Amino acid sequence: MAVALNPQTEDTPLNREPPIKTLLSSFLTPTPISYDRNHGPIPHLSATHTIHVDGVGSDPLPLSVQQLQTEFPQHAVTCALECAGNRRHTMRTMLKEVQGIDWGDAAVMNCTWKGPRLRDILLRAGVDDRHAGRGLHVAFSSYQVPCQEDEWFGGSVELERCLGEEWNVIVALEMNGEPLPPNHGYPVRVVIPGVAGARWVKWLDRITVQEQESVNFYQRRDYKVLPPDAVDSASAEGFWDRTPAMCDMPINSVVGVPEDGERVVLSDDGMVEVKGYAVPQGADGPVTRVQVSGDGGLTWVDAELGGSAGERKWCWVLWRARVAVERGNEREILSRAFDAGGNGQVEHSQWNLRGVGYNGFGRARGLTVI
Ligand SMILES: Nc1nc2c(c(=O)[nH]1)N[C@H]1C(S)=C(S)[C@@H](COP(=O)(O)O)O[C@H]1N2
Ligand SMILES: [Mo]
Repeated sequence: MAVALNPQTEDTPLNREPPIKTLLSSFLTPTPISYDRNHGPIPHLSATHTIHVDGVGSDPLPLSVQQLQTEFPQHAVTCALECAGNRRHTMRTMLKEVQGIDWGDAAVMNCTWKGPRLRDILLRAGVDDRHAGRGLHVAFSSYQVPCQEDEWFGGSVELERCLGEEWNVIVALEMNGEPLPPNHGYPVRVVIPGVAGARWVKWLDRITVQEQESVNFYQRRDYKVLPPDAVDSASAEGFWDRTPAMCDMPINSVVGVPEDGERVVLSDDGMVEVKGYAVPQGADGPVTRVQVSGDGGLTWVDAELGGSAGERKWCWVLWRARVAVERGNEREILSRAFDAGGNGQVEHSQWNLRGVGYNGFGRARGLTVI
């Protein structure tokens, strides 16, 4: 598939998303079209790699990839992985300019991951449910390559999320039934369903139970929904420490068929075929309903959801609908999703300097309808 490959250096890491229509063509995203997001070059590690578990309540525990594979039950989870900056293009063009990669709607994938549960690894290291409720965090670190804004890459989530089996957090060795490819973290990465991609640390070196969040730049000084008063890097300074790090991704949906700027021919009964995806908010999946509007949000029709949503708490849904649109230029088609937790999309989400977490209505803009 034709996607631009950036030369990979520390200054120009590999960052790319597939064409939206390609992405929408399969429920399980094939590895070759899955988006890439990197803050540094891609390291090429060997199968003899070892991770280290340490920190509060934990005996220092080295675990080779071989051990991760053979000494723990292997657990598969199918879930959406989404960059916090997905849809930044819509925020910056409809609300106000932001800082960050100009992602369209395709910095997301829906894949099957497999490996030991993080819970089982923590238990082996001596960390158990007695450590819950103390405000502890689990930090994930990769020291393999320097990143653009820090010497290494890391992120963290609360310990409770890692201990509870129902959260399905795994230390993944496989993606879509194959060993992880180098660009997606070979040989081992963290998978945290429902949580922003930034915490899914690739090329994992270390798991640390600690009193505070990861001290890494990407946990503390990036991936936060800054308040609107932070309008540039200077004014953001005072807000980083006071703004929570992103964790759960918000409910979202996008329209991918038709695409922005497309010429659309109406059917005999004046309708347009519409397709897109929707993701639930954090752990509030599955998506239960998607609606589409061809008249700027005055009226909405229910979309048909693909698959059996009930079994797919952590997945996206692919949906399709037929909607009436009037002939003319600059037409728009909107979408909005709802999930089992009662969350629903509204027209726009809050503007923020880094353009993260945009989840306003899905939108195909600038359509010529004939
Ligand atoms: N070590 C490391 N892990 C990382 C990153 C990184 O730059 N380095 N990028 C993060 C971000 S911001 C996202 S959105 C996801 C992207 O995962 P992918 O490249 O497999 O799509 O990886 C996360 N894990
Ligand atoms: Mo990201």
